[in-house]
Amino acid sequence: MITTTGIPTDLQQIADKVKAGQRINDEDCLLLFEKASLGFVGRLANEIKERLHGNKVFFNRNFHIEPTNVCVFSCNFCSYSRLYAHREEGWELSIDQMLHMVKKYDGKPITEVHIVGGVHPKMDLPFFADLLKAIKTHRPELHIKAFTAVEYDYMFRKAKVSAEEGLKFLIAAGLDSIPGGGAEIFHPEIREKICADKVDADGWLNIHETAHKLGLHSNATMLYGHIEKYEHRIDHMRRLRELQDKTKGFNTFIPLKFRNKDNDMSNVPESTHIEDMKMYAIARIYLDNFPHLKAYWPMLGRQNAQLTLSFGVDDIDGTIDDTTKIYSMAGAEELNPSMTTAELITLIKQARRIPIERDTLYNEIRSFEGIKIEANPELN
Ligand code: V47
Ligand code: SF4
Repeated sequence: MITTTGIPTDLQQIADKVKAGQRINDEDCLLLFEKASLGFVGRLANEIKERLHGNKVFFNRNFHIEPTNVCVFSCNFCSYSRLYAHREEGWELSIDQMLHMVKKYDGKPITEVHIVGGVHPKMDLPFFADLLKAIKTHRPELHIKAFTAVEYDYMFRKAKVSAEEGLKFLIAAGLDSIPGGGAEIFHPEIREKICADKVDADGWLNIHETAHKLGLHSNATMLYGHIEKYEHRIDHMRRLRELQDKTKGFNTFIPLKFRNKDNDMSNVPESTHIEDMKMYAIARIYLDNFPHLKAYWPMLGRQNAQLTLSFGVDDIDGTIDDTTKIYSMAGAEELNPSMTTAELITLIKQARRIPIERDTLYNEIRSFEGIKIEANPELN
C-alpha cells in the first residue's frame, strides 16, 4: 500500500510514530534498514536531533593515551594489537611516559584525556590506579575517561575483584567516566566469529550497569558494516536501549564503521557512505533514550563526519591531536588525526550548525555562534 504522498503505508506509520515522539520497535527498525530511502530516515533523524538539541553540534578538546597495543586477545577486525609473544613489535608505555604526555598539555585548554589500549597481562589494576592518581595529582580538573569494559573485565578477573570493587577502587584513584569501546556486536552468532575470546555481551553490559549504579556515565559503541546482518545491529541496540531504560547512565552512542586494512577480516568489504549515513540516522531514531549520537571523525574522515550532521548526529568528539593509532592502522582516511579547535568549528559551521564546546558530560563550556574564528590564536 502506498499513501497519497507516495510513501508506503508501513513506512508512513513509522514516521507518524516518530513524529508523535513514540518509540519504534524492532520490526519497524528492520523495515527502515531494508526498505527506507536515505532521505526518508535522514529527515526523521534530523527532526529528532533538532527536537533534542536544536541546531547545536558538540565537540570537546581532548587527547588520547594508548598505554600499549600489546593484547592477550585476538579480535579478527583489529589492525592495532600485537600478541604478547610478539610484544617487541608493539609499544608499552610507563607511567612516567604517560604522565609526560599529560604534561605536554600544561597551560592548554584541554578538558579530557581518553585512555584506551590493548589488554596487556602485566598492566594490572594497581598499575592503572597509579596512572590515574599520577594524572589527577598533576592536573586535578582534567576529566579522565578511561578503559573499555574489555580492559576492566580482564583486570578485575586477574585481581580477583568484582566489577563493583574494581570500579570503586579506580574511582577513588581518579576515574571519571567510561568510554564505549569493546561492545563490537553483542549477538553471540557474530561475536564468536569476530572476537570470540574477550568479554561477552552480558559481561560488557554488567560493567556499564555497575558503573552507572556507582554514578559514572559511560558511552556505547557498535562495530558495524562487516559480517553482521541488520538483525544483529538491532539486537545490539535493543540491549543498549533496555539498559539505558534502567540506568540512564549512557551519554552517547557511537556507531564505528569497520575498516578493513591489515587485519584478519581484510577480505570483508567496507560499507558504502550511504549505508553509513543510514546507520547513523536509524540509530538516532531507534535509540530514543540516548541523549547524544556521536560521529567519531578520525575513523569516518572529516567530510563524512560533516555529512553525518544532517543524519541525526549532534557530536563529533574532539581535537584528538594525533594521539590515537587505532583507526589509522585499520585504514581510516585520517593518517594523523588532529584538528585544531578552529578547524572543528569551521567543519561544524560549514554544515550550518552552531558549534558548542562541551565537557565530557555534555555541560556546555562555550558557544561559537557568531564568533569570528580567523586570527584567534586561542583556537589553534
Ligand atoms: O572497541 C578496532 C574499534 C574500538 C577497528 O567512548 C575498529 O567516546 C573499525 O571505542 N575498524 C575502540 N573499528 C575505540 C572506541 C571509541 C572511540 C572513540 C570514542 C569513544 C568514546 C570510544 O575501536 C574497539 C573497536 O570496536 N575498532 N578495530 C577496525 N578495524
Ligand atoms: Fe585487543 Fe581491543 Fe584489538 Fe581486541 S580490539 S585485539 S581487545 S586491542
